[in-house]
Amino acid sequence: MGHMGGPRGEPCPRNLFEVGERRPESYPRVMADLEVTPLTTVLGAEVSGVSLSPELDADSVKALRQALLRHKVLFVRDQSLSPSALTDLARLFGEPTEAHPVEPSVEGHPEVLALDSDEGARADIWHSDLTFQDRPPMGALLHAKVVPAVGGDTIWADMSATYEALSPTLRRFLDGLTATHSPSKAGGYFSQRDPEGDKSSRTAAAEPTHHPVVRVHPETGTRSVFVNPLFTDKIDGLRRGESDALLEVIQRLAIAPERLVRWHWREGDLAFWDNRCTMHYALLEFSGPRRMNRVALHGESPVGVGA
Ligand SMILES: O=C(O)CCC(=O)C(=O)O
Repeated sequence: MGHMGGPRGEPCPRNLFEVGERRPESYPRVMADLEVTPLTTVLGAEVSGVSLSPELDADSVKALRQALLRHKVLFVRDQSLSPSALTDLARLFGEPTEAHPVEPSVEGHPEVLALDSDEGARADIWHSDLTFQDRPPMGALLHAKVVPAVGGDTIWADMSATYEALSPTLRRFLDGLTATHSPSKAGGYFSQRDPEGDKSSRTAAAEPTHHPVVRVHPETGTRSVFVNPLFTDKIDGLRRGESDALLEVIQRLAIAPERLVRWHWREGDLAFWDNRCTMHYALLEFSGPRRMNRVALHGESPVGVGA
C-alpha cells in the first residue's frame, strides 16, 4: 500500500498535534513514502519506508493514524529514537500522559516509562493499559532499546474481532452492561517495581471505575469488548460466579490464535497500539536484559452502545 495521506493543509483529525507547532531545530523535517503490510487478517501491520521523527510530515502522520485505526497495532523496524524524540513523536498523535501512576519513568523524561527486565518490569498478564482510570490511554508507543535474541515477544489481541466472534444474543446482552475496573486487582503486580510500595498502595486504594463492557470506538464507531484480566474485576449487576464465567468466555475468545498478532523484537523496533480495542501480553520467557521505553497518550472516557 502506498502513501495514504490527504492533501496538505487539511484540518487534522481530533487528537492530532498540529505539525509545525513545536519543531526543535534539531529535528529535520521528514517526508515518508509509507508501505503498510498487514500481518494478519484482523490486526497488526508492519510499516516500512519511514524514519520516525518528531518532524514527520503531516501527510505521513495522517497516514499512520489511519493505518493505526485500520490495523490497531503498527510495527516499524530500525528506528533510532531518544526518550525526547519518542515523546515528541508521540505528541504528533496525541498528548502524552505521565509515564505511569506507579512505575518509574526514564530519568529526566517524566512521560517515558522505563520497562527494564533487570528492574523487574513484566507484563505477562493480558491487559489494556490502565483501564482502572476514568480515561484510559488511547494508545501507546513502545520502543525496543535492548532485546533478547530469543523470546521476550509481545502479543496483541483484537477486541473488536472478539466482539464479532460472540453470538448476536450474547453481543446484545453485553451491549447494555458495564464492568468494574479496579487498580487493586493489579496491586501486587505493580508493587514489584515500587519497592517502598507507596505509589502502589495509593493506586490500589483508588476508587474502582465503571466502563461499558462493549466500547464504541470514538473514531471508527467499531464496537469492541472492553474488559481485561488484569484490571476488570466484575461485570456489574451479575453474580460473581456469572461474571467470572462470562469474563472467562470472553477471554478465551479474545486469545484464540486467529485474533492475535505476535511480534519478535529487534533493537530499534517501535510498536504503536490502539489501547481502545486491543489487549496485550509480553512473554517473560527470555534470558538477558530487555529494555523498552514507552510513551502513552491521553484517552477519552469510554463510550458504550446507545450512549
Ligand atoms: O514490554 C512489553 O512488550 C509490553 C509492555 C506493556 O505491557 C505495556 O507497556 O503496557
